[in-house]
Amino acid sequence: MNKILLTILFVLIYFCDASDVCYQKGGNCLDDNKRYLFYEVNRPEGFNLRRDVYLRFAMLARKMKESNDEKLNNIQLVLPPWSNLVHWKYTDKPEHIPWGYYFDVDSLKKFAPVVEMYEFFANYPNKYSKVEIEEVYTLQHFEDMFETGNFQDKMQLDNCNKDYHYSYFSYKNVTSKNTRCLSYHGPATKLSEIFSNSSAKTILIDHAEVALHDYFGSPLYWQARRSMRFNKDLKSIADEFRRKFLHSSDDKDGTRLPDDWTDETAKRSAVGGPYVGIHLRRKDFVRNRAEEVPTLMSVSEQVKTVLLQLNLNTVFVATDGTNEEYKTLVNLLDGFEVLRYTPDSNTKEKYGDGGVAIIDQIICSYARYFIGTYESTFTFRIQEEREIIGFKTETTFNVFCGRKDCPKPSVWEIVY
Ligand SMILES: Nc1nc2c(ncn2[C@@H]2O[C@H](COP(=O)(O)OP(=O)(O)O)[C@@H](O)[C@H]2O)c(=O)[nH]1
Ligand SMILES: [Mg+2]
Repeated sequence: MNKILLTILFVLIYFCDASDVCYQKGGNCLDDNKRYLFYEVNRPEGFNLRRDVYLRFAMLARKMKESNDEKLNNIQLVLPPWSNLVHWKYTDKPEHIPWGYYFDVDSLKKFAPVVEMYEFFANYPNKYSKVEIEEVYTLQHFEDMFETGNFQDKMQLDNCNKDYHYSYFSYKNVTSKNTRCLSYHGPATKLSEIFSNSSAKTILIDHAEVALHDYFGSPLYWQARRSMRFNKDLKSIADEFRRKFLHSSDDKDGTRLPDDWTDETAKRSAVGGPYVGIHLRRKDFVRNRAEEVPTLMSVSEQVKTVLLQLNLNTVFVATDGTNEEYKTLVNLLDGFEVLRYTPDSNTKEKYGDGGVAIIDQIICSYARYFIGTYESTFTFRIQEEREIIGFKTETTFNVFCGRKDCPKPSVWEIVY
């Protein structure tokens, strides 16, 4: 025991010494060859839009890595922790949730050079010191773009349209003395120009959602999307629920994917478990999109129609609605089996609201038929997952009719 303590002490002293030396040199103590790209998203944005912003930056990071420019091909994309998401409660959870809780980071790394924030901190000499990001660019839209009708890709350092706040990833010790606003129109890949023209080792792009996709819907886009495999533990929790309550398993349902996403190939043969999966977005959607959001009565009618058509008896409900709304729906669907996923205390404690949301998404992704909520990014991510699993599009691109009419969802088919 004493021996272990002594070893720990020795290691601590050794590392403290090393970092002191590093500071005395007065330099940035990061590995000399690496540069880091950080990004932050508009604070109120939810989990599923953030996932899409990640894809844009993963493509930027990949493009830079493949570049011949040696200023670009050693750039690491730092995964912003899931901090302070407005929809999530953080009571039992760390405030800065790493990506590994939700995604399989090894899979992400097969597409783009990414590192977790804690891996970046570990490279810093003393993790309790301040991290000063050398250059911060806050993206903003060109104010006059619609007036001038000029939609060409462009960027330009500008006055800030708004007052922006400078606390990054809700870490008190991550700051910058060098923040500028950049009016921006174009794809995220255009941001490589910033790295070419700068020699900073750490650059943060704030309001990253302003930068767009350039390869949206292309094979490269879908590679990035396929690399976003979920944390394996969350997938197996969802699988257990499917097995126990929905008579559903990958081998039976024709939904098994290769262990490695790079081995996936095109197919449309997935059958899915014997249930209809629905995503019923409520909360702010009920207030802000009253015409597009159906009444629960209408939901139950639409679900019944599909169940009867498919000769199924079971519906799995993913929703952010209240218990009361759920109970109402269960009553309206009297005679059918209605289920939802409720986490046990371990799962809830370990993975929080984000984990539960992902488990809901997985279960909907493996249903024989899916109905989502119009223009919810939560629904979009389920639709993409089903494209990857290999369902026929007509089982996937369905959304509930609203109070007024039945909107047609955009169909984004997978390409390889
Ligand atoms: N568990 C669970 N959470 C949901 C569901 N629908 C919405 N949420 C929560 O509400 C948030 C919705 O925000 P977001 O991901 O931005 O999707 P969007 O607002 O529907 O486009 C999610 O991140 C979840 O935390 C659901 O069906 N199940
Ligand atoms: Mg949202």
